[in-house]
Amino acid sequence: MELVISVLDANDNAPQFNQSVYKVQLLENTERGVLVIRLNATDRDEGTNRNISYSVQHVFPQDGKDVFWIDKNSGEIRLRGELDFEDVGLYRLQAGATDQGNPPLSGHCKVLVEVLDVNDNAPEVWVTSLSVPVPEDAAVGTVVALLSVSDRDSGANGRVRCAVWPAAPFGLVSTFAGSYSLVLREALDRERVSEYEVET
Ligand SMILES: [Ca+2]
Ligand SMILES: [Ca+2]
Ligand SMILES: [Ca+2]
Ligand SMILES: [Ca+2]
Repeated sequence: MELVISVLDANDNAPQFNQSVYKVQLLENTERGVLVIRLNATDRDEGTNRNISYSVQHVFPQDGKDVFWIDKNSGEIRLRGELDFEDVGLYRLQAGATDQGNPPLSGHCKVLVEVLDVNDNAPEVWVTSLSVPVPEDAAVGTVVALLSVSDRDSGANGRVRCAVWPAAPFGLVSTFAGSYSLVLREALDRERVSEYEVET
């Protein structure tokens, strides 16, 4: 006689991610729909006890929850919203994989999405103080205007060089980071030129 004894699977294994932390870098101008990363978890049980569905449980900062979208079957995380390095430079996602056992078991992982700066902001210049009109006998070196310059980008993308046209009779002097003085470089002669347009 032959006895066949089969062992029924119990859901005693939780899904396990192949990495506990996934790290991704994305340029801030990455288009919507782009694949950010594909998560992968496995489960040593059988049947429904190993059927996994993926989810993103938390996103920090919280308003980033609409920025990412996960396909619960494939584990693919795609970009659903827009990135802006000047707003958020790093997203931390907590993702889970849950099997269909009774009761279900879950595994967890972290996804770190680093946003990289792109030169997407033009420098801005504004006048913080202006002393016009300028008397014809004003001394060389007189400060005519104070200018502030800034650029919201980082590193080389945010570095601004400032110049003035025409180069005479006014010149720019850098006073401290992001600030310039527009100064008189030559004596004025109203009878020769009565009005100047200065561009920076
Ligand atoms: Ca399982
Ligand atoms: Ca930006
Ligand atoms: Ca930028
Ligand atoms: Ca810039």
